[in-house]
Amino acid sequence: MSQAKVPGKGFSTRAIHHGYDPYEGHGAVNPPLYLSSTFAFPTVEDGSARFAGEQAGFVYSRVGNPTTCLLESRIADLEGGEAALVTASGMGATTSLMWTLLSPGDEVIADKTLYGCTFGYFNHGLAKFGVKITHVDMTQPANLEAAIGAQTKVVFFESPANPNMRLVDIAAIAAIAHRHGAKVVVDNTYCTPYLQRPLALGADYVVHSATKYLGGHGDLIAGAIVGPKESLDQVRFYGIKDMTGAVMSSQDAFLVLRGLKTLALRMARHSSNAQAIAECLAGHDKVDVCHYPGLDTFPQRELARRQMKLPGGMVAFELKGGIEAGRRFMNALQLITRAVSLGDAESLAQHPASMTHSFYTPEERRAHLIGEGLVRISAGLEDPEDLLDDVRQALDTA
Ligand code: 4LM
Repeated sequence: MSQAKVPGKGFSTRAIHHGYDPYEGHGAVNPPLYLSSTFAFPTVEDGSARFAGEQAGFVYSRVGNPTTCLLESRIADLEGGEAALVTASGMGATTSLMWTLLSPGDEVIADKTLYGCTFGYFNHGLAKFGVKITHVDMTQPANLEAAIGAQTKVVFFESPANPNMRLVDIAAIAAIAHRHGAKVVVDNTYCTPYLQRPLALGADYVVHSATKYLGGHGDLIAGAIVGPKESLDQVRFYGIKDMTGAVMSSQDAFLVLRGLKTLALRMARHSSNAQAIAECLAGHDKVDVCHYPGLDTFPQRELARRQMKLPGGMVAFELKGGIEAGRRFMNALQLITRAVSLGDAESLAQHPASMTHSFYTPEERRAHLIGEGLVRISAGLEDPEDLLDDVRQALDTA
């Protein structure tokens, strides 16, 4: 059997084997890394035919490379999409897709809470070019129904939202958007396809920061888009080739392919570590509120169970002492590292209001439900007892 043909197999089997058959190359068990910017044409006619899209084959690594191409087919398979496109960063994924889907006069309706740079791109980037940006609280799908109109081309959200962990009911939002002819884009960075598959719930596109769990080791910046092939061809030949140039390097693709092989194992451990941290925080008398979809006190617990395989690796909380206590807590951490980003083997802690969400003004943070005192932890892969010891001693100091 060709090992590239693994349809219908389990998630990890496909994450390890999909799209690559060692017997078709030199027998190399690990997929090769193609370090080449350009590709030779057998004849001038072949080269011209490839440029015209009449002949299959690689041309130039800004539009395709065998290593990035394998990663694309693997991510598409894991998300259950027709095609994927990998990009230089998560921001490169969102910007390349939006520059392709939107024109001046169109409207994007986005959830209230977005990662800070996505919020910045929408409100300071796209808005400058005549795209209308409207934010609604999508935890209540009726709010989308009330706001959506003929101008609305894209509905965009994260679930869970970075950093406050609000969930959006993907199927409910997709049903409303499609009734009005809008496309649904879900940023699935926090979950990965192991925990949540938005396309199966009705979304049209998924975007990722592959910098996070897909890569999984904090050693690269990368992104991905998954969706219909015809549309992603437009993103490749317009959004990326001409507009952003946000192409992923083959070296980074090689590392993300390596990361994917352990994705399921890592997500289970991130999730169980986050659950332990969230329970420790939620039961502590210095903690005002802890936002984690695996807690019984989480207001959207039922939706989390329905939509996510596991509650994931991200925890957000506020201390009763507010931001000053939060700062004391973060500065007291000894094992958990003070840094932005998420999804690394190392547990990370950061302060959204002054770091990842500092693009919002204080007034915008209030309107977009991002607490000034919120602390965010990305639970890594360390031993849970060691993480809990660190959290407890930092809480004592706070
Ligand atoms: C962070 N996040 O939160 P690149 N979508 C989501 C994200 O969290 C991020 C991006 C896109 C953080 C970075 C410092 C939900 C990033 C953007 O950083 O462009 O790969 O992804 O800590």
